[in-house]
Amino acid sequence: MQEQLLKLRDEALAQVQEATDLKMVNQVRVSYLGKKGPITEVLRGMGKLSPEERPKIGSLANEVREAIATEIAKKQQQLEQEEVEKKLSAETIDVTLPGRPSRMGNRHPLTAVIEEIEDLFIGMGYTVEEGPEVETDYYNFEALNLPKGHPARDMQDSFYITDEVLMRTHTSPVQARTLEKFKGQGPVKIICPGKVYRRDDDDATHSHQFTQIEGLVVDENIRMSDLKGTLEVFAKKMFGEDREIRLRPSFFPFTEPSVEVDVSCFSCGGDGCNVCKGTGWIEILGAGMVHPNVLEMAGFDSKKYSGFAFGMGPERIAMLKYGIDDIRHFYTNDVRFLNQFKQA
Ligand code: 2U9
Repeated sequence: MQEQLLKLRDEALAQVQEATDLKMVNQVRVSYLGKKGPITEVLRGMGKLSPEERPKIGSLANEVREAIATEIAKKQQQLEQEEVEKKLSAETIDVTLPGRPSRMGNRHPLTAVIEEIEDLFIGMGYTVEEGPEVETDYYNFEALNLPKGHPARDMQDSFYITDEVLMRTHTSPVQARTLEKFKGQGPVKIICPGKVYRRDDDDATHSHQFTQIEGLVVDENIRMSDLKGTLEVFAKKMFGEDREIRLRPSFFPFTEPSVEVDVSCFSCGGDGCNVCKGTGWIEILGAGMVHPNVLEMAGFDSKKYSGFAFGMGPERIAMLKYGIDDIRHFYTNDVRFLNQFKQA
């Protein structure tokens, strides 16, 4: 019986040493120290021993149990410690590593240009007005001296929703609506930024949806010189203090006289290059003195009041300013394009 107990002890201790996880150690505990274990089995044979043998085997059995229990406890503690260390090393943070830079977003280049233009005119005392993108035929055309039958109303140029409702083709209707609100009393100094829609096939310089910023000043004694002075300040702020502007005769139904406005080329200073197509000048916007019919339809006495107006496409301004060759870059949200415009 003594040999059996010692053999069982050696077996159990060997299995405890070989155990690689707590489950295996617990398995040894249940197998050797449990009520149905082999040690209990050996002790059941104690009755056959002589009175002198019994106490010796009993004490050996207890020693064997304790030896196995001690090894199991040590092994459990060792495995638990290893588990803690494994967890700690897995979760170790190397505080000496450089931080991960958080990617900062940037303002969209078109938004940046629109806000730059807005800030410039707000600084000159203008207020920003907005209006509906789904517009009535009246405010989009008739109120702007574009009577029914005018070619600009043709279906192929505009997105009509009904015969009387369409997607606005410019932000001029916002100016007409705002003028009405002044009930014939000046001064009016507003700019109207916003999206506009035209039935155009998209290409590098045309988009069915684009933005416009129009400006309008109506008061007593507003002259062409006021318009020219205002646009000169705009051109110098947007394209550099050395820029000059020139006004070329043009036609818009809502202004008379009407002009196309060029800025001296900021790339070659006016000598002629590929940016200005060799002319030394780049067209940036249209403008003119508000047509009397438009003032009258908006409730202003055209004998007492006069005004000037201008209109520009911020996409065109941004393309000139940043050398962008395709208007569609503004709408396709390609981060390779957008990431080039990081603001300071
Ligand atoms: C009212 C009175 C007058 C707005 C004007 C232009 C000239 C003009 C185009 C330039 C390029 C639009 O973005 S673009 O395609 N606009 O040239 N717009 S004067 O005149 C108005 C508007 C409203 C009541």
